[in-house]
Amino acid sequence: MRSIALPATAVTGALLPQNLERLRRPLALAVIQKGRVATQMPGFADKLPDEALRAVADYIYSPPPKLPEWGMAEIEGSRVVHNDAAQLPARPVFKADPLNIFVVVETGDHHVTILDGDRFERLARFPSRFALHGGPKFSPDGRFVYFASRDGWVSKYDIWNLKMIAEVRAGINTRNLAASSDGRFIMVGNYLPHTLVALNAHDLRPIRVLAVKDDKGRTSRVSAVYDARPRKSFVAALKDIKEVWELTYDEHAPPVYQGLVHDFRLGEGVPVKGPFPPRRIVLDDYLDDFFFIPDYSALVGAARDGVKGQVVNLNVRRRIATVDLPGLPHLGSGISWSYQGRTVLATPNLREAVVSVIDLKDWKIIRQIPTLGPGFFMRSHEKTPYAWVDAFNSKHRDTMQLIDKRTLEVAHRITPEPGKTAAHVEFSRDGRYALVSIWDMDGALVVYDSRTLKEVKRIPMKRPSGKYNVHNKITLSAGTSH
Ligand code: DHE
Repeated sequence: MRSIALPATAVTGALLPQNLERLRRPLALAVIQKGRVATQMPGFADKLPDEALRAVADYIYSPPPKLPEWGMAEIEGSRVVHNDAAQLPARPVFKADPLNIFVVVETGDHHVTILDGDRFERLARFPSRFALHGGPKFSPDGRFVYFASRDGWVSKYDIWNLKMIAEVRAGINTRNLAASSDGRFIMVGNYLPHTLVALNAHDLRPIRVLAVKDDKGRTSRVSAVYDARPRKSFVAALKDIKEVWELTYDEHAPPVYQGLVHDFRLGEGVPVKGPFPPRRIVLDDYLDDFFFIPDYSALVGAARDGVKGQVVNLNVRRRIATVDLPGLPHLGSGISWSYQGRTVLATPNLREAVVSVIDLKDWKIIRQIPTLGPGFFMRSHEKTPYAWVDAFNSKHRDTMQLIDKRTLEVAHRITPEPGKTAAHVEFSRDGRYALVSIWDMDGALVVYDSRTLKEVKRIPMKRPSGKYNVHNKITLSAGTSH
């Protein structure tokens, strides 16, 4: 038995037995000893004696007397309204192009910068919640941006007025959020508790808390939730049960899309009622992350410990193919482009020094492009021939590689600051500039001319983890994450 404090500032998932079902004890011990690749978990073998490491492993598998609760009442009780967006002018207070704004998340000191994407000058810098993670999401017109922090806070910011609108704590450990394409809803996927939380996008009022359970009552963390614009639905992959859920927000969808209220049972046979009824797709394996194919009829997902990726068709509601994906593909960072008349998906790999290129017609790997090291993020733009990828998890982490989308070969290498991690690229609206992060407290955004590959400007920043261009995001540019 043990007692637990609410992990208000936890940066990873809560280490509770419920969240460790996919990790066997010997492996957990190995993680405590050696750390875990592509996470913030370091190894402790050189810091603690063996028996202490074993005691930590035993501790995390012992159930707490009471699980922390975070339901409708707690969520509503946490809500803070800073400004009423309806009372603020519906036009930008600045002269810069509102569609060429970059939102930059600086995790070094937990701030966000709003950057003019033509002049590369700051329009605002404000404190964020602790440890923002995942891409912020935008309202359809690009006026509002929504952030999620690892400890559950969702914030809505008005870019046009440079003001925070509202904040709410939707979970204790949150994975990510999605914004509906009609601008009405936010869906939050949590690790703790095992819930999906629907919020009103206007004022972040909670609408519904969905317990994430299979028909045997087994609960699950949410791996990731994304908006599927043409389907007017949210799609969530689950971490501990082999299912994908689709939650429609289309009132006009035929009943089959409305979650089959009658075929889904919560626990002891209680039918799910209310908005966002989940339409379940049962799979053979877990999905830790996924990528939609361009028309959103299917997704390509993979389990962290799996050897095959799964292609799941959302219409026929089953796996239709598998993909040989070695290592640990980071599908959430996948991008697509047209190569020799076919659409391909390319994904970096968190464990192997390779970018995998998959033909979306027959799901075959057409190229494993060798890279300098395992990478985290990949980006391109319709107007550039290159896809930029980092070597984040390697000794070459200071170097970006530019893959030529026409030849599938690495064509250039760029080292913005020797010895400091370079990662995460985003292009300006017209694709002319590529902005690269130097991941350091004493870091920067480095702006490159995407044609000449010459540096144009360097803006000092505190570990700018990611940057997001309003236009590229709201138009679902094929070169960026959605
Ligand atoms: Fe992320 C996005 C999962 C560790 C920085 N990361 C995402 C998304 C998922 C994910 C599912 C897509 C969500 C979205 O955009 O809505 N990340 C995971 C993991 O499973 C992993 C490996 C382990 C974990 O700790 O959860 C992980 N991620 C990290 C980090 O250690 C990074 C490098 C530093 C940090 O801030 O935590 C990190 N992840 C990011 C960033 C994005 C992201 C910057 C947004 C990418 C984008 O361009 O959209």
